[in-house]
Amino acid sequence: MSKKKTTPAQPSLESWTSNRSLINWIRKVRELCEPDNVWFMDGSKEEYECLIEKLIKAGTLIKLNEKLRPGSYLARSSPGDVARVEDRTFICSKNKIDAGPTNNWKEPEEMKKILDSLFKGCMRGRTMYVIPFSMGPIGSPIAQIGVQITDSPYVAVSMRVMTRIGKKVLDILGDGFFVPCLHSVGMPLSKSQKDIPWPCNAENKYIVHFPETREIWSYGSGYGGNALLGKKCLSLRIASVMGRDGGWLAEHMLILGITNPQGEKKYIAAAFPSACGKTNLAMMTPTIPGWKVETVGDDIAWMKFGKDGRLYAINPEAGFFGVAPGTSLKSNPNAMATIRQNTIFTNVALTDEGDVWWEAMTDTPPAHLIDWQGRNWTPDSGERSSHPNSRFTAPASQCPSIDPAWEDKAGVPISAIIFGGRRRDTVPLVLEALNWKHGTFLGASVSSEMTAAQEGVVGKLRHDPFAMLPFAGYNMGDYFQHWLNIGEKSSPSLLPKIFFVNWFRRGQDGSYLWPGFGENSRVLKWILERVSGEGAALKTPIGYLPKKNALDVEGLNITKTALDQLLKVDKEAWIKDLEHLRDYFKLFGDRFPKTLSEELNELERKLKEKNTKKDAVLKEAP
Ligand code: SAT
Ligand code: MN
Repeated sequence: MSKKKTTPAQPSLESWTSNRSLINWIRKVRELCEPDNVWFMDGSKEEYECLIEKLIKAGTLIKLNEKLRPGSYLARSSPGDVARVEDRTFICSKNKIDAGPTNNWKEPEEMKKILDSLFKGCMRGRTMYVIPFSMGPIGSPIAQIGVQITDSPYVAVSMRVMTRIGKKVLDILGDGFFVPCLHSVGMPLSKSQKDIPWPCNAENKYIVHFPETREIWSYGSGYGGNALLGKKCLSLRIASVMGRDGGWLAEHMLILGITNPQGEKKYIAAAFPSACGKTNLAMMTPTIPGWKVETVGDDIAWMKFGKDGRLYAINPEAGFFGVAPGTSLKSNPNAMATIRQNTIFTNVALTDEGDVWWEAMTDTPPAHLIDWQGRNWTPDSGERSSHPNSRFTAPASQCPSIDPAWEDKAGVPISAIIFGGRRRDTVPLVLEALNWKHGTFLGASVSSEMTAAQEGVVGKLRHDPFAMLPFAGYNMGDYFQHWLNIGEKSSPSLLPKIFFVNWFRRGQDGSYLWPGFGENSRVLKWILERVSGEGAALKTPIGYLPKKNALDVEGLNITKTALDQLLKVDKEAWIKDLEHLRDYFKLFGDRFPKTLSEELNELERKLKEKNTKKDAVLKEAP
């Protein structure tokens, strides 16, 4: 190991920043949380290495084999701290109705009292890290600045990978506004206690957002989405409220650039619920010759109108926090290359050579592993070696498919927006919305079969409008209205076209009808052709569908029957779906936009029309 790195000397608060509200907030937090030390993070490599060394000493990180996985580490969390905790996540708006029926709510003052007593002395025996961070390229007009205070060095190093941190952010901040993000693992240390590898509070977690004052308080968890507060907390829950107030969008979307053989490039944003392959799509290797996909982001998109009336998107993050299991050279070679080095793995298995492994990483599992809970594992253990929600944390810059414009301050112009879910029936492979309103309706109608990544019954349908159900920081009825309002802000020819996809439709025997992965480029090709006004389509009650032969299936081993099924408009199934949807939308009461009720009624009327042909195809699209 390299020579011992000592904790860098810390500046005084006033010499570190002149931002008055930042100074006042840090003083207040220090008084409340009573940390032993304060560490102002500068974002340097030296600082990162110093923290890593501290984490290794505490037993939080295990250094992986330098030859096999340079600069990389493994963390094992407490088994009670492995995922986001939706039932402990709160939106504390002044009025309950403004949090809406899909969020937990508590009156802000009441919540502040609870938090004040929890945070009182919570950092005793620990160091408090102060991390200025930028969500989005530093200085971008679409970016936002936050400052996270945390007592977790694991969170501190992860923030350096996932966001842009340190001095350069403070310089841009000046006297300006920042989102204060306070985090504690909720486990103070007494003088006699030794460091605990993964401190957390398994019984008492609070992930709390105050949308009106733009504040975040998180207690008791060290896990990604609960603790890296720039991610879901700021970039989705708080930013969705900022976007509502400021006329822009904060969405749970990947962003990719796609180039055709003629060299024409367009950008697409796409929203899918968890475990529907967002990272895979963002990093896809197209199977059709001459096409190229490049990655701007895999999880979150912020979109603002440019002067030209088009929507421009940035990825607010600087790293990938991806699900490890299922990631392989076959499913996502770009992700595998991204995590070759400088990666922090959490809750995956450790090989005898000091490398990592997880389910489906290779066809044949190693003969022996240490599993995510530190126990011996062999292929016939009968248990998983890595947690189903185990993760990699890696810099986006290491991704071979990273888009040259991924750090462009102006963002990239979005030509198409895709919604999708995991549906074994009803929803065809691809369809295009008739217009923005109809597209908003489709976004609101997203539902997806649950996977092992969520609590609940695997395979059961769960409504997840816009894939934002756990992430909208305000009443989702108002959120739908905000989408409708955005559609009024520009002309239809400048707005992105909206599409709906379903890679997961199954045949009668239960097998997938569509091969997915790189073959999805065939669907993206049709989408791009529609955007440039070339793709052939049929107008159906549910939207535009690819006309026969319009989908490029050259060289693809797919039967005509499978293709017919994939592009079938199953009227009966849609009518049933609409009944459920109507019921679900009642949840939002009078906050549910009338326009969307009208869309639903109109669609139902068209589907029930007697004289439509059996397959519901009406006429050729423009
Ligand atoms: O919420 S996390 O960011 O930790 C992971 C996810 O669910 O997307
Ligand atoms: Mn996500």
